Amino acid sequence: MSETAVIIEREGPVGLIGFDNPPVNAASHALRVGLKEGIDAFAADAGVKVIALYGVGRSFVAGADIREFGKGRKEPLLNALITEIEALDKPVVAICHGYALGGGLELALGCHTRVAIAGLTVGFPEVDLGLLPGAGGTQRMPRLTGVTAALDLIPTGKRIKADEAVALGLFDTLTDGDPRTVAVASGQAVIDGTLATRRTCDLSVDVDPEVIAAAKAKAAAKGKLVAPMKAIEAVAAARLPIAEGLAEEVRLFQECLAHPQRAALVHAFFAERAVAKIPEKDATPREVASLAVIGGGTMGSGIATAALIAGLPVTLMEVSDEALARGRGTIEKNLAGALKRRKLTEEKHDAALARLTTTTAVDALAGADLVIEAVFEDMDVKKEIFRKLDAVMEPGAVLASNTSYLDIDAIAAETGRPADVLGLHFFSPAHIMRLLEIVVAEKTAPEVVATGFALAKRLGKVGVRAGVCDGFIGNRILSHYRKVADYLVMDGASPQEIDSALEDFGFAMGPFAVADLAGLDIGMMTRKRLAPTRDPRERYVPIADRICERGWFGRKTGQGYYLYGDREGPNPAVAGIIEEERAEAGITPREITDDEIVERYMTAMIAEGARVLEDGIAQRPVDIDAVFLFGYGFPRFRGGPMFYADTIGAAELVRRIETYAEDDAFFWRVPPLLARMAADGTTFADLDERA
Ligand code: 3H9
Repeated sequence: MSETAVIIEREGPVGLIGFDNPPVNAASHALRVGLKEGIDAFAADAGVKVIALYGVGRSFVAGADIREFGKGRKEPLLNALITEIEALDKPVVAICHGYALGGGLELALGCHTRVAIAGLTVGFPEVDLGLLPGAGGTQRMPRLTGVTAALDLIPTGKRIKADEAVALGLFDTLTDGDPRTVAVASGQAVIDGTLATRRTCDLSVDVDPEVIAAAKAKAAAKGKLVAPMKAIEAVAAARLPIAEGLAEEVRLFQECLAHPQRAALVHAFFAERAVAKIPEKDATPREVASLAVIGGGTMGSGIATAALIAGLPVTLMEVSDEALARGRGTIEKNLAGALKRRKLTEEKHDAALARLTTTTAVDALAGADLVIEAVFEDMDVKKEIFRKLDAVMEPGAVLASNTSYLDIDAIAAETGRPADVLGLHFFSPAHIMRLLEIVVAEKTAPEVVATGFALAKRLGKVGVRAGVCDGFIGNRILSHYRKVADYLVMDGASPQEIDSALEDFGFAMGPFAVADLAGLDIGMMTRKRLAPTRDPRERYVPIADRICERGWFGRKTGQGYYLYGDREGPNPAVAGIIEEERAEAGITPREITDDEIVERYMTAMIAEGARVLEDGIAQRPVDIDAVFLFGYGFPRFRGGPMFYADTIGAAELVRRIETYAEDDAFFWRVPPLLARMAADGTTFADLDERA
């Protein structure tokens, strides 16, 4: 942060206040102090006829300073400042470029006219942080645009571009140019009478209760977030006189601020950014101007799609022309989907497709800067591919495997250049899921790790650094806690009860619904692979194997734990299998509550997370949180498993594990890290801070 977050100067009759608080001009305490100083000085200066606010650097103001939340409010407060600006006798004009988000947009709405500079993005992202616009946005936007447009933006966090903002009436004019120059010109235009001004608070708006009720129903259908609902209530208060509406907004904002969802969502916001802080961050990434993908299955095609959308030329390799045609077909379908969802324009769609080349010859990959192998999970096949790549790729090319769990060190050892080898573990569908585990093997060079992170950024993914072990961060933890769901079924719960308890907790889908979607054969293959290493003391639940024996692999075969097609619902035959297996194991089913389901499942997830930290597979708790938030459908409003763990506390987690261990001492073991944390009262957040 620069020492003075605001530049105050005069250009003739125009008083200029420039926000200079890098990187995004957050409305921090320093910025608010500077703004107040500027306003007070210009209000008292008879030579100043108009005041113009603008941003230095890449944006106007990106909102309140998120780091200040929960740390006590320090005057001057943004909402009071905006009310003061709106009430001034002198006209105040806001010149917005880059981003005007949240409190930044609210500041603009309190000014007497708003000028958008081309390229501007505006919106109210507060709901994504568990908040609502708390500096007048819910009262001023409806007055300017009507309630329907306000409800389209405020409870959703949707961002719009300058032209749409002008069309909605949120901004008054659209122009081009350098913000300071535009500020001087706009100030002069106000003086000349060519740019009209008015106070937003002088406008009034009708609020139709039915429109509010419909918005609430829509928000309720989307899930358990508190903030969008309260944001809608705040918009409804725009029917009141402005002072009352603003008071209602502050009351609702405070409720959100105090809610646990807010802290979790803010953690998720920073988690997305914290993961990029890696030991290799100062290494220079290698240039990646072209990519090769080996394997045109769902994963390889998804990776190719992501790279094509990001503007990279891609060469896709398969073993036969038929397999290549299937791969191309999948990519075409993915791109068509992106076009339909408006992620791509027609022009960009066509250009992306034109960047795709296909081949059956490994030699044709030689020119690529980075190659990702995405064939099926067979170590011998992968080793063979890496030997070939070693022979044909140019020196300096990065060689990556998309394996979900195999040993990257062993793969790297097949080449004469292990420093160039790493794991890039995408999540299916790879062109949509945001997580990318960047698996650093023993000999991976720092600039190769940095290249992986640069690629993640280019593809719009959240790259997380992981170490080598079976399953890396995510799948290793998953394979542990997933067993709890099976144990609970053996002990008395039905798969539907488990899914419903965990969906109620916030997961998009429960584990059995997920298993059906992924294909039960996938789990069966993993169990077979791990069978030789399974400890005889480990409890084994054969229910999934019995379902697979019948040829039921979930959705793709029309049945699994559930029935699909015209007979939706739990599969009654599975209930029979469960009963038989319980009888075989001599288990009398017991009553299991939703709370117990969530507690056992989450405790297992956290315990394995702690072991992943102890083993150095994840660098910090926040990395585990990011993996689960961006790759495993973990509810964002719970912040991630390790953040959630802190809300329970290490002592309680140890107590739970010790209790569960009375029945299964092999599975339920207290990780030493957790035991230490319970003893000294530390949290995972403390570990994040120390890292
Ligand atoms: C609000 O306004 C409440 C009001 O209604 C009520 C008040 C009473 N604060 O994302 P990037 C940091 S709620 C503090 O990588 P980009 C970010 O952590 C707020 N820090 O850049 C990162 O730090 P580091 C509503 C912030 O170009 C660095 O800036 N506003 C803030 O990809 C660069 O960020 C929002 O929710 C902030 N507000 O994207 C806007 N914003 O380098 C949230 C960013 O140490 N921000 N940082 O990791 C964004 O959406 C994006 O940052 C933005 C730039 C689009 C602006």
